Amino acid sequence: MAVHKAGYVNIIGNPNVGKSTLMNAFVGERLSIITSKAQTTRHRILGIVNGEDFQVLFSDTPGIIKPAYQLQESMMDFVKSAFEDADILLYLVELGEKELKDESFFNKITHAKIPVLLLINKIDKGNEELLDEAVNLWKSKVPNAEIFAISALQNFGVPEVFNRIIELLPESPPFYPKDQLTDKPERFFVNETIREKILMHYKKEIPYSVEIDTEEFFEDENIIRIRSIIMVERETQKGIIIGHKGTALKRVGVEARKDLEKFFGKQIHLELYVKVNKDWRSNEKQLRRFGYNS
Ligand code: GDP
Ligand code: K
Ligand code: MG
Repeated sequence: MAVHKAGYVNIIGNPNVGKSTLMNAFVGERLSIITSKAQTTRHRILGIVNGEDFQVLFSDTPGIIKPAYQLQESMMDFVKSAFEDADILLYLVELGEKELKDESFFNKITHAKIPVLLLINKIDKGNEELLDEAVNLWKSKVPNAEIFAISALQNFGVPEVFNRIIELLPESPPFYPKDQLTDKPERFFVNETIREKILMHYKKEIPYSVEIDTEEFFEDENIIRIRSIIMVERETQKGIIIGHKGTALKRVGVEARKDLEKFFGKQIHLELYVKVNKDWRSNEKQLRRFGYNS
């Protein structure tokens, strides 16, 4: 009988380097939301790729930042946990980037006892010279890493990284059922899809002050009925989310519904409400309720 391989392959790096894009490219599904804004990813999200004799557990993490409030501290706890259970680390940098935003995390990478693949992403944006420069820089900074040049967006170099991961993966039985794609419940993807639309359409502090709570997810034969609350920190933010005659909120609802219909492959009925939940980002109890305990 052929040996079975399985393990955790954890993706870490600065904000906006393309971690979520890369995980989705590996998994072939839009599990992690992607926008051009930092702190789009708040949780650790598992994306599972199953084969006959392997199971790769990719985990996408929030970008590394210096936390300014409790929510961000919880986000960095997710990153810490990703170091703890990794069998292989994928350290993602983008072309032109020079350093990781946190030295202690960087030390963990250079002293890792497990294989580290350093992936230079977004090479579609540069040229040969920039790439050579980047390869030389990272070779000297992270001598324990194998270096790959990729474009997660164009899926360039991604299959080669995947093949190397399979080679390096430890022998192990699978951790999850072979038909499972992620560890997150359906409601999580509803929340994230709505949050992605808010990140896309609102400015400044608004997206960072928002959390989504899906109160109802009822699946019928032909339709899924969903009711979600958009939580904000202040009354003024509530007004901004709703917008003039409700048009802003309506746009969020329409776009989220379309994405969710694709994701679940079913007709969706989506109801959105806005509620003020004062200072939820700094409230330990509220954060636990929203799943920010790693
Ligand atoms: P994360 O914050 O590290 O998870 O990064 P995201 O996956 O959210 O991507 C941040 C931005 O970079 C988005 O606008 C992506 O479309 C873009 N991006 C990701 N990968 C690539 C790439 O290979 N090439 C280019 N040009 N853009 C990319
Ligand atoms: K991002
Ligand atoms: Mg992300």
